[in-house]
Amino acid sequence: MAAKPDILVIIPVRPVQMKMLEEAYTLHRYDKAEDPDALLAEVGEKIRGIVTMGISPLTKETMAAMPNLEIVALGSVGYDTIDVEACGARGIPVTNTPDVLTDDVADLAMALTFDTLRGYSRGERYVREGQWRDEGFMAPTTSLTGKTMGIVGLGRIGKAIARRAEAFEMAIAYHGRRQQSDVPYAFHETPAGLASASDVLMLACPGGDATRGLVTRAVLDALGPDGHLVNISRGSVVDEPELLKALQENRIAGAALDVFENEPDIDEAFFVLDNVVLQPHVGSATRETRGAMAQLVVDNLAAHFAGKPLLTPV
Ligand code: 8YV
Repeated sequence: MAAKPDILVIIPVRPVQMKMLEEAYTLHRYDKAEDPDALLAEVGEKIRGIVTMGISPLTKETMAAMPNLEIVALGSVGYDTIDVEACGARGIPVTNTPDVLTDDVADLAMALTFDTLRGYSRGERYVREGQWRDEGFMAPTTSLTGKTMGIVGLGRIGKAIARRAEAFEMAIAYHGRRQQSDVPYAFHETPAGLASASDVLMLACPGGDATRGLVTRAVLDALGPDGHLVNISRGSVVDEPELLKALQENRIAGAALDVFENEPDIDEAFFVLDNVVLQPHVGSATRETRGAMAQLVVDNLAAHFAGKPLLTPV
């Protein structure tokens, strides 16, 4: 019997799929190693595949320790922290998990939109902390109906958010690398232009260098004191110190964030603000979707080692 291929696990997938991986491969648990560098030095030579996610850096230098690396299978749709170019130069395919998470991420985007406009999390605190009893009704919030959602990044997830927002009678506008001829939504050439036309600025673009710091102070000021920012993309898309200032100074009305610059050790200045909704990066975090994402990791690796076409190459 041929030896099982050696796989380095940097970030594991769901337990059911980890069992499948354990049966088919020899797994080396970088994630659990006391000294990950020592592990890599010890087993790097024989590693043929990596399992990780596009939220943790995978550099050219790290991969140089794996001269026989053949494939990188990501349990995420995002790959902004992976040196895909270096992989390409070495002929190493990278796979990700598109489509299967689109609906859950778009659902969270709408939930966050509701929360920042209607103040559900604030209302929850208001009840639990006895303010309703002591101070009476909470101040009125803002309705979604008739408002404009400006979406940065009208890809698969952006379009799924747009469809949902339309069902709530919001108008849709967008900004992206290019105008799309087959969508009925207003296109804006610049993020600031989109922000000034929007009540809700929704970030649904990929992370990485192309979008780093795209939401600047000027974009936040274009969104203005009645505008809300929602981010289900990557923390890197926003100039976070400027966002904090805008929230502290009420230069925007509110923000709802699933992603941050330094996860999970996020800037604690967010904790004391009442005009921000915070979530622990849970866009795709349902059992159903995480299972489907994990299965894609298993299936892409199986396809690769069987010499078959990959299911979801980047
Ligand atoms: C995951 C994501 O939550 O797929 C992505 O790119 O950001 C999310 O689906 C993330 O990979 C952390 O598990």
